[in-house]
Amino acid sequence: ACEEDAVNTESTPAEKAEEKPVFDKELFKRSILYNVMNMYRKNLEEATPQQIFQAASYSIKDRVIGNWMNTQKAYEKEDPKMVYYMSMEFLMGRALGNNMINLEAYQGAKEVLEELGLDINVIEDQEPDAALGNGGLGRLAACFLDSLATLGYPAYGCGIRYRYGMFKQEIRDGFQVEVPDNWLAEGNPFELRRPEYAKVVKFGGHVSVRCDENGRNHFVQEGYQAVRAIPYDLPIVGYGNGIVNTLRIWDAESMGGFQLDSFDKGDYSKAVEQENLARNLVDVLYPNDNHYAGKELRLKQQYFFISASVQEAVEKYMRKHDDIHRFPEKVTFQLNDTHPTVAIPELMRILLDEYNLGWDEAWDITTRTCAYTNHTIMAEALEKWPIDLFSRLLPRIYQIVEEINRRFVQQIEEKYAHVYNVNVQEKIRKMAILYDGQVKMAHMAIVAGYSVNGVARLHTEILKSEELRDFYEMFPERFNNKTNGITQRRFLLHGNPLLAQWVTEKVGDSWITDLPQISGLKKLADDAEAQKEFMEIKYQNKLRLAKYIKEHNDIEVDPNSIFDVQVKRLHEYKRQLMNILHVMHLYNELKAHPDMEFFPRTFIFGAKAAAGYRNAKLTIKLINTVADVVNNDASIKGKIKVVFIENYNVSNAEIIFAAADVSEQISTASKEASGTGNMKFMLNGAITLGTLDGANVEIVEEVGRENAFIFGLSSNEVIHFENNGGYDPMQIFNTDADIRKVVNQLIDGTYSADKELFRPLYNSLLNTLSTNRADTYFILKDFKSYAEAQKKVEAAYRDRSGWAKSAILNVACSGKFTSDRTIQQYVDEIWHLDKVTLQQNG
Ligand code: B1H
Repeated sequence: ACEEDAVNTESTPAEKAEEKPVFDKELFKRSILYNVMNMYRKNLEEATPQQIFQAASYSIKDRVIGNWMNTQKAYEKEDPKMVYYMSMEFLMGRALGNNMINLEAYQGAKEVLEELGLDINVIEDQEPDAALGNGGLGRLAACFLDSLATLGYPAYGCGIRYRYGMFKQEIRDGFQVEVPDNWLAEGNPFELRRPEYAKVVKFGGHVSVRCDENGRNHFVQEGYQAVRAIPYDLPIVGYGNGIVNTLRIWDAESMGGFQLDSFDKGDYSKAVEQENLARNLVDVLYPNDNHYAGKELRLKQQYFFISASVQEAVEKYMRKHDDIHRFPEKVTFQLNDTHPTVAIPELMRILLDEYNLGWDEAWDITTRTCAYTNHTIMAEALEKWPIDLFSRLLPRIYQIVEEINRRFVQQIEEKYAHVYNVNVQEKIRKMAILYDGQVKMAHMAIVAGYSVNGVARLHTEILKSEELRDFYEMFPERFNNKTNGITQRRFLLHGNPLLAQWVTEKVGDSWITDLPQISGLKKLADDAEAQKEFMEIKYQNKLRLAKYIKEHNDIEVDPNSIFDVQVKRLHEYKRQLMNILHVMHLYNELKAHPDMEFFPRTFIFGAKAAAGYRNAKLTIKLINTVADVVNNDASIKGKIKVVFIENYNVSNAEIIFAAADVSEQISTASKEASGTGNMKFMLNGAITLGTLDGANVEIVEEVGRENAFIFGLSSNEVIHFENNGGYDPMQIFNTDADIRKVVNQLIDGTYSADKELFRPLYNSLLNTLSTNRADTYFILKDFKSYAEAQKKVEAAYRDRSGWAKSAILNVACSGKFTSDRTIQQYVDEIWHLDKVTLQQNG
């Protein structure tokens, strides 16, 4: 179990209140009333909830803006080193509640709204999620911004202002239907348009070489199409410290008044193309998680926001400094996966073509600036752009990539040419940036990055020993691990106010910015009174979720049943299919033995599937189909309920985590790089039922194996089967009657009159396709041990006190998994930033 109890040396809440500006409730109230009147010519009684949400948001923004100015002035004055967190995704969720929390104004605001006869939850529910991300990778970026601001580190998030974020999911007849997410329809009260920082981004055309009077070659892109990038700034409020950082997301506009360059004067059709380019560029987020969509528009989006962000970073630096060579002392770029990797050749381009540096100087600056985070080993997520597409769209950038590649290949040759037993051509084939007609973005990120990190210890080890083994051999000092984390401000303080209050009563409130302090709960794990209180809070949170489910799904669930929850993107490797097959198995058992011992269970799912991912979408249909049958079978007396929560997103996630008893983290070992949902469940006192994959390994290490339910193949076993063969699911199917029964039920009409409907799922388990082994993700192999672990869950839950103890220990041992710790490690070991502190004025 986790470390010794931490000693709480923080000042008491009362002492703190004296040092800090207090939230002025009267001012807030007047401000809301004024805003409603000024914005809508209404008084409060006439205003709609949406209008009140808008008015309240502008009132909160008023409080943010002074801190924002102060922070940026302090940065201006102190000139600290900054991290630019470059990411295609920022899954921010709602801003109002989060900003009130971090301003320490939530309780006051809640009271003011109550005095006005309003429910703060209803007002918060008016806000659409800023869903500019798919899943874990995008939400991690959002948690990192929260921690950076809270720890007082100078940081920019750089991303895209998609007009449509992650689609809204509707379930019709059990199938997922994707509905556009028009999140900006009512306007975004917190954003600031910054046209004065607009940039021009150029696509296509060709590169001419001009020789100047000194005999130096200049590379000029001509015949291009240009787009104007307009930044919108969103405030990122630090918790209780007056710091406000900036998330800068770029919108695309047509050049309008700008001139086409001379080559194209009068080329009308080019001008029209240019207009169209800007029109579609930032329309929509690609809704793929862990999957590479090799679409031209996606590469355009990448270069668009990267070029604008890198231009701005260089210009901002040069406004204060005159020596570009010292750029890496003030700036670092963290590349969130390979999606922003064009930052490398783009920075090279600016240094070579605009600052006229030589290659070696430019390369030195670039490689001291860029660092890369790898988030997955899934082969289908690796970005490889066809060279013809890449070079046509980014002709000058491509030239630079060619030169990076040429020099790197040379380096491989120099290193290995005379090494016994090494085939140099083989090394080049595996490691080159350009090979087989493709640009391999991960290779470029590693070659040009001063740091390469994985996102959990196991993941980093697999990178070093398997996926990136050749690169690790060549650049071992670049590789490091940064186990992911989550922000406790959103996922406990805001999402679970009852538990947050309880924790504060028990150990003080220092956990809010120092999560390891939560280990003070350990001493209560055995305390009967504390156990009772904890279980009562869990019960209240289950009631809250039950109400949400009743309202949204019209299903009654029993808050006394075990809430067994799997919420995350739908992907075959995450094995929602194994979960629902196990539900089908339990249902078979109950039907066969109606009087067997059985503790009532509610199986809760929430997941979006990529729009083009057939088996993922079919799994959603299967879950809903099983739900229909099981939930309506009176003979099992409501002992099993299955609920698929529509449109799983950041806001309903907060409600779901708070109510979970069991956290399903059942990916095939080695496939989930880290997972972060696992941490959110743990923080909310759910017990992990999982494989030893990703960060589950570290969760179990913290809380103790006796406080989790671990099953299944180890990552070494999975990797061994993958490399050497020897797994045949048909053998399991033939010998295990329980498994054979559920697998056959996919196609025998038990659940669907259309027996062919689920055939692709059946085939994925049993039929060897030409390219893949059957049951790629070892569902049948792990099924038995999963079912046994589920039995242990049930037995453990019957012991109410034992369960409460384990659950409390999970909360108490979650300290490691704060993103504050992760960010501090990035700062200490990669970025080397200094904290900035502010004089706070109210
Ligand atoms: C993760 C992705 C991802 N890893 C490609 N990779 C994408 C890859 O649009 N694309 O092309 C989008 C997303 N996402 C997740 O990152 C991992 O699966 C999780 O295990 C991890 O916790 C999370 C954050 O590190």
